Amino acid sequence: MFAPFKEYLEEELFNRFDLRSRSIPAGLESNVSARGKNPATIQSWCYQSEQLRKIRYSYIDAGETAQVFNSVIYPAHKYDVPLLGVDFLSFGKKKILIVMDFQPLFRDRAYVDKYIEPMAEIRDKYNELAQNLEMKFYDANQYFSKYLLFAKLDSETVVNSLFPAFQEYLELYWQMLDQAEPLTKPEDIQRIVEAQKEYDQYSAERDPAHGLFSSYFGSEWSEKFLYEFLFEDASPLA
Ligand code: BLA
Repeated sequence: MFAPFKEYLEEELFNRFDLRSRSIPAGLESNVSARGKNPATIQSWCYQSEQLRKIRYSYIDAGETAQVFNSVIYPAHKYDVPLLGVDFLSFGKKKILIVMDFQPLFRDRAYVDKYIEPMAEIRDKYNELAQNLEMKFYDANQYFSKYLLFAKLDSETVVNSLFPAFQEYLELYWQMLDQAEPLTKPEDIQRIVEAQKEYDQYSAERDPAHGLFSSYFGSEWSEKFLYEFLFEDASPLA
C-alpha cells in the first residue's frame, strides 16, 4: 500500500544527500512476528548526512491486516528546522489513517511564520487530506502544525491525492533545509539539542503504536524498539 512512498523517499534522499548509514541496535533492524495467523514483518532503515542528523523509516507489512509506513527526519542540531514526520497506516482496505507534518520544535510567531506558514499553499490544495480529526494520544498543540495532513482515506485517495501531496511537502522540506542558516552559538545549538530530545521523550511516552508492536513482537522488543531506536534520546525512566 505505501511501498511507492517509501521508494520515492529513498530516491529523493539518495539523490539529494550524501548519505551514510546510521546504525540500528542489533535485533531492532527487523523482526518477524511468530504470533497470530497473519505473519507480520517490520523492517527499518536509518541514515545520516551533513544536514540531517537522523533519518529513519520503518515499514510494517502484515499483509491485508496492516501496512504501516512511519518516518521521522531529524535535522542536524545546528538547524532549528522542524522535524519531518510521516505516519501512514492501513488496516485492511477500509481503515486508512494518514499523518504528515513539519513537526515544529517551537511555537513562537517568528518560528511559525518562517517554517509553518510556507506549508499553507500546499495544504490548501489538499482539503481532503486535512480533516480536523481529534487526537486521542497526542496533543495537537505540541509538535504538530496547523497545516498537518491528518485524515482517514480510501485507497484511491492515497494514490490520487496523498502521493502528490507527499511529493510537494517533501520538496518544500528540502527547500527549507537548503535555505536554513546554520546556528553558530553553542547556546543556540544546545536549545535545539534539548528541543529534539524533548520531542523524543514526548513521542516515546505517547506512541500509539506500542500496543501494535507488542501484539506482534512482544512487549520487551517493543520497549527496546521505542527507546533504543525510534526515540533513542528519550529515557524510559524520565
Ligand atoms: C496514530 N500511529 C497512530 C496509531 C498507530 C500508529 C498504531 C493509532 C491508529 C489508530 O487510531 O488506530 C503507528 N506510530 C505507529 C508506528 C510507528 C509509530 C507503526 O511511531 C513506528 C514505526 N506518529 C508518528 C509520527 C507522526 C505521528 C512521526 O510516529 C507525525 C506525523 C502522528 N500517529 C500520528 C497521529 C496519530 C497517529 C497524529 C493519531 C493519534 C491520536 O489520535 O492522537
